[in-house]
Amino acid sequence: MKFWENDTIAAISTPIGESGIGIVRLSGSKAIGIAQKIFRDKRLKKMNLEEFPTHTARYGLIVDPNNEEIIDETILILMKKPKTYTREDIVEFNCHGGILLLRKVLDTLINCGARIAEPGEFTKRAFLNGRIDLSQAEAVIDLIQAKTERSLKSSLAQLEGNLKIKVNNLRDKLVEILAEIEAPMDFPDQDIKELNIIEIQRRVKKILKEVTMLLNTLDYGKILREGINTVIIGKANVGKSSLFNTLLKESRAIVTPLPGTTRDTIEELINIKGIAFRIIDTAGLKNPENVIEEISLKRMRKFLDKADLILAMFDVNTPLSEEDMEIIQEINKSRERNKKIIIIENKIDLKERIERQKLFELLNIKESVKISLKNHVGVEQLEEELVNTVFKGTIIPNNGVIINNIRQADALKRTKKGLEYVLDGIKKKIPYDLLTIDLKDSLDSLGEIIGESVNEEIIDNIFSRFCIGK
Ligand SMILES: Nc1nc2c(ncn2[C@@H]2O[C@H](COP(=O)(O)OP(=O)(O)OP(=O)(O)O)[C@@H](O)[C@H]2O)c(=O)[nH]1
Ligand SMILES: [Mg+2]
Repeated sequence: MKFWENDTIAAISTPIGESGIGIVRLSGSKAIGIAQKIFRDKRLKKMNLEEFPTHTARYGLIVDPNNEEIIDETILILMKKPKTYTREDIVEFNCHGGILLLRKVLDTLINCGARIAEPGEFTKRAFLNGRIDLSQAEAVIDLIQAKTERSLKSSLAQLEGNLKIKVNNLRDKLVEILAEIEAPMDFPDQDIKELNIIEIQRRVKKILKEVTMLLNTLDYGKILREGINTVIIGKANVGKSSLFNTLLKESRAIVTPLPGTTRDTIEELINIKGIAFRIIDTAGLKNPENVIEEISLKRMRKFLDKADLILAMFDVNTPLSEEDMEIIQEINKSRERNKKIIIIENKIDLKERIERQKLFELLNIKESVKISLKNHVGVEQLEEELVNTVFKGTIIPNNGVIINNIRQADALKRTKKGLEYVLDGIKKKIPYDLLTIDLKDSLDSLGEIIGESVNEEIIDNIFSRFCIGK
């Protein structure tokens, strides 16, 4: 018997606040018994929930069993194990949405023998009971937090077990190799054919290649999950706030003909072609000698520090100014630090006064994105450029299998290292039994991704990132 078997957990599974419906969820071996204590039909008669067919809903009332006082009306949903989220018996009460009411239902369940669930405990049980693996559990968190369709799709693929299948496939291949190396050692008397080490080497190399490819998908996964920190910079009045509003498709930032309109930065999560960009509109640079402007230069640097992508704007209608020169310097410094940069020339509807050749030379570029925010010209191209720039140098997996976090990457790195040791060992002609040590290490590290060989601390850490009731 597992240690949690007698423990039945309960939580409010919908967001806290006023809403039409709120759900209180129970899971565990006593879920049905506890639910029965507080559930009545509309004539306040007790019901035998055990007799209800699984996966059905019933209308009724929730009462306090101490005094039979009605707490709420409810639709009770009964799901008997094993075909449930946790693989345990689950009962859900669909109540009215007020928080006080939901707390009262929860309290009543606790008084009847349930325990308050920890964050992520329902999903943790799904994992511990073998319904999902660790990569799928992590996908549940990503699914809840997904901000764009792309990240939603990728989390769903992981929840369906995409990564698990891939990892298991790699593990099977490693196990086969291990067996072949160990067989002659375990059964020396039997007529087992000589180990073909060249063939083993070829197969390990192939697995190593697949592991490396999988490892390279981390950046793609990060982009999908976390979005891109993007900052718009440029001298005062170039049209930064106009760009911000255009990308957001909403007039959020104040736009005026007066330089220095934006004082405080504004940040928004903007969905562009399925990718989440966390875009910051900054105060424009003007006249750096001014004390306040010196502060704004410092602030700009701070934003540049944190940015993955920089949208640097220039005004074609004005010659390059001192502020533009500051900006150019900052761009060149940022480029050295491997930041992604897009140079934008705005206001192409106006007369060209900018010294373009000089601008391109100073920035060491051959192209820029030319737009008129006033006439909405070039915006579509800019959006495409944004997405292209973000994915430049990033491996986009064609089979959709990606790794999603540092934990998975770390385990894969160790897998890779182990395989490299094996190949190195083969080259140095070390004894075969020593090869198996590194092979087994690789196998264990792979197993960590799906939770086959992880310690409790890691598991607790993962599930503590969940919200309550999931
Ligand atoms: N003609 C023309 N005017 C534009 C264009 N884009 C923006 N503007 C105008 O330029 C002025 C400044 O625009 P903002 O978006 O406020 O510029 P900003 O860079 O945010 O300015 P600060 O916040 O002061 O640094 C406004 O009057 C805009 O309407 C454009 O493409 N063409
Ligand atoms: Mg502005």
